[in-house]
Amino acid sequence: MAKGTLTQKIIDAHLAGGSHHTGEPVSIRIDQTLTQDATGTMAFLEFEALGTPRVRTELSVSYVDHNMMQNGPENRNDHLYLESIARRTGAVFSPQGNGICHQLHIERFGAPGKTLLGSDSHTPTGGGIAMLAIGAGGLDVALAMAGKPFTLAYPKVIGIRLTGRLKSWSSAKDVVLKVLSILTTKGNVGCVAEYFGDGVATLSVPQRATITNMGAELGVTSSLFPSDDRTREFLARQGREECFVPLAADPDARYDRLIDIDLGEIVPLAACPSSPDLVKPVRELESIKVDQVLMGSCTNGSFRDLAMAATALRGRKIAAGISLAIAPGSRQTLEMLAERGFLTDLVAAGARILETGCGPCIGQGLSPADDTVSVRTFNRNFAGRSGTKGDRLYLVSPETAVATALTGHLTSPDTLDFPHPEIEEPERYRIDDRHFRRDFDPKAEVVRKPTIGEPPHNSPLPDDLAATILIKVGDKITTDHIMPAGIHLKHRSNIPRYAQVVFECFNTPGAPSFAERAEKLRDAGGAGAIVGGESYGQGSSREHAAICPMYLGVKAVIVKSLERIHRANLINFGILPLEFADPADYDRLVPGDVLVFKGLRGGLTRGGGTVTAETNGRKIVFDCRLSPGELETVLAGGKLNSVEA
Ligand code: MIC
Ligand code: SF4
Repeated sequence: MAKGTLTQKIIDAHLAGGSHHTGEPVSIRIDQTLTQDATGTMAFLEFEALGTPRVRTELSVSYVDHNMMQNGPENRNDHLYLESIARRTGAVFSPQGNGICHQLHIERFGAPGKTLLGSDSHTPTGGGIAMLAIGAGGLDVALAMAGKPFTLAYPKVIGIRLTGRLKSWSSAKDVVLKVLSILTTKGNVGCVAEYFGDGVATLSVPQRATITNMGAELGVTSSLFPSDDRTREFLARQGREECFVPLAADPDARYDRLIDIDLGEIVPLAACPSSPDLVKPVRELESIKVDQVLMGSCTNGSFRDLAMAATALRGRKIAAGISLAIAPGSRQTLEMLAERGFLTDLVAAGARILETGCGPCIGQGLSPADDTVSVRTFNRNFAGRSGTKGDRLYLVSPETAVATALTGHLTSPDTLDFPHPEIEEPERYRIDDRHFRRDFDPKAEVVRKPTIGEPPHNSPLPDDLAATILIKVGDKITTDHIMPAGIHLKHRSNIPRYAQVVFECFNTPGAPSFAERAEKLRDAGGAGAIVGGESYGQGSSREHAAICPMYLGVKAVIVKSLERIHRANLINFGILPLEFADPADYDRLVPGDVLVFKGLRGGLTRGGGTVTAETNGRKIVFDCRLSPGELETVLAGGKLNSVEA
């Protein structure tokens, strides 16, 4: 156990059961939850299915920020459901236009030392304000809303010691890109990244939040900063100083791994297509011509970032042919940009202003043209996420984005011929909480338009299973590959419809789609399996990447290694999570092979952590280490069958 770390202290203060041994299950009380409309509709439907009438956390906030396109009635149907169910169950409702859940939560609700569980993988943004903030599937968040503790593997703690101070054109985004270049997106499951050292005090809370936000791309359980004078200053500016408590790791804290970063040595960096860990100095990429520059998202949508951009663009004009669009992270930020004239600077320089929300980050509009480069201050550049097949997305800091918009090619901002704009954060941010709805009414009518479905239940795991391999995919398959978002987001509350696009990016025109093949097998009474490589299920927390395959009859996901949230989602919906005991067996399987498992229930119950299947006259062994709680869930066919609220 990583003794004396901040992670350990917050876990100890919330302990609800379990073990202190690294990797073993530990249960913690959850103080706050957040949900957003793309995952929250299902989370609230599940909350209803659990039968708990009222939210039992200190605070649960339901945000609308993802699905704002409203092409057809589906998105608005979701919003109306969410608004009414929040009212009926006592959750706070944050309507469209208020801003992106992670930024808003830090601004208006986050508090040092609290635990936060959110149905979005970037929930750890809250670590910027010293919350132990964890992303999870909707069902786990629904259970937390019902007052149940959350179980996680007791984390290893990676200590990241920051020293020095950032050079003027280097940014918090470059710090997290540096961390990604060291730790990569693979192999960090079950860890928390904890920042400490003299350099921490040089970073404001919004800068820290950029770092904890994109920590999600490491695959860690959470990222955490201490709570110090900068935290107090931020809370005072938000009119919430009473939430402040000082928190830090002990000076002799023991970390499982230690990384040293001198902030003074950080140079402007970019994550190259199509993974957030393919990091290079921007100076090495300067010949790349750019078509589009996008700023905002929950990583870089803060007042500091956008006021900096506006000041740099003041009196200047973006390069001819560049399309620059900016989505402020919150209403507060947008109002302050408007009030102080920054909005005028941005618009006059040629920027288009988008509404406050996720927008193009989740493929809702502004897809790049074929064979062009898009430079974004966002956190993910997974292939196709932008809505364009073959997209080339570079992830950069706001400083690099501005420099690039001015020149038309990737540009290291430290080559610009003017000084970095220093932004004075206001003494007090613009505070207006009137748009949050807190009108709890246990008798409120729940609005259910026809596109609002029900969460599907799985059947209990059979003892004998013959699973046909429906697809074989490679390493680092993200949940965006499994369940595309963008224009399909509007079907999140309608599983039969949304399931039609499972693995859409691997479909071949003219051949039956994955969904068609799976449905045919399921309707003939068969079961399906998915085979994948390393780090399967990276990225978003969307439990649809488990629910929709489950709905199509998938019973087992067989991979070299699995990411944390996706593994939990598979278990939550009764899909067997199997890892090759011998990774070489991956090469021996092909689509169409039938894996025959005998005495599965008995084998899993006896323990031992492995199961064996036969295919083509050969035996293949899979690791399947399940905690007692996970085993119960898998046998029952998912938590909706096994948990009582
Ligand atoms: C994302 O950034 O991929 C999302 C969209 O915010 C997801 C949640 C979702 O799929 O709704 C996430 O990060 O969990
Ligand atoms: Fe929204 Fe993008 Fe942040 Fe996900 S990563 S919450 S889609 S802004």
